[in-house]
Amino acid sequence: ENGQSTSIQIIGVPVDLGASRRGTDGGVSAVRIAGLGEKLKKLGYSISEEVDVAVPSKESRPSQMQENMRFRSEILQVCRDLALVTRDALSNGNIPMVVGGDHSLAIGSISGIADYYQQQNQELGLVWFDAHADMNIPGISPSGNIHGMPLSHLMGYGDKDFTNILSDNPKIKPENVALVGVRDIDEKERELIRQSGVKVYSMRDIDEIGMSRVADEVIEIVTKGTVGFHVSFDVDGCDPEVMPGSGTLVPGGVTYREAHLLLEKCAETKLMTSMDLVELNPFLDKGNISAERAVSLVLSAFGQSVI
Ligand code: Z70
Ligand code: MN
Ligand code: MN
Ligand code: MN
Repeated sequence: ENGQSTSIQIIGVPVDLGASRRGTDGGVSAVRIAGLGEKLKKLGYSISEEVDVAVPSKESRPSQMQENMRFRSEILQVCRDLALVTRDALSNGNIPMVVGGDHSLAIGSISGIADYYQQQNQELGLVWFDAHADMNIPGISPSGNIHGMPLSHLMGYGDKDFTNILSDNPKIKPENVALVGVRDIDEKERELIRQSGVKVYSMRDIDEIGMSRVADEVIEIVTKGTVGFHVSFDVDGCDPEVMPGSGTLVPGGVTYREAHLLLEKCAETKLMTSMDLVELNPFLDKGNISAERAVSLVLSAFGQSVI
């Protein structure tokens, strides 16, 4: 039991340093304009004062690669700051709702949340919704983009400064993780996924057994032996026709209805501790449709139902 709160803290992290393409920093604003806070209030939650984590602009920094991690020191600082904010949110009785920003921020958000529970000797489960596995490490990453590396670092692989945020131990156990929607993996990344033993539900699995059963299995994995689970939601897990406003469009993705179903089932457990919403790029969007759909999906995760 994580004592699910009825108070949410929206945490903005306008970072695009982890991705090649500019513009995910604007995702924070797009989601606010789509009305996330007001809509969560209508659902019955109280919204505590929103906070943003400061992120330097690309223009203010030399674009240097350190150890095959582009903007390594900047993103490390953002993640360290964010981890303190998400941990404090939980300490103050708030559910952290982290809005990005590119997916590199998940190293920070989830480190803070997992550390909060590890201090009470409890483990955090993790649903990773994504077209990608985000399990590269600097030694194998083809791009050097840190948004392709967060999940591996959360499980203790890779750069020690990133694996050891707030505490010198892995934040998430592979057995407590389930990936959903995956359809784009790099060659060496695949080897690390296999080695780690983490469970991957690819698009093939969704096609074969349906999202309903996938969701049931995912929930079984992330709740067994855990205090509850975090949902890290990369909008590119959805099909590009659903979410045109994202930097890396990978065809053949999760439908709007399937994504809603997964999150509705997550909500039903009443064991979701927290959530990230990442990789929205309003500069590539049609109007603000992707952010509006993403907000609707977040509402499902927080318990909105049709009837
Ligand atoms: C590739 C890499 C990626 C988006 C994550 C892609 C990573 N595996 N792209 N999220 N949008 O560069 O590591
Ligand atoms: Mn991702
Ligand atoms: Mn992705
Ligand atoms: Mn488990």
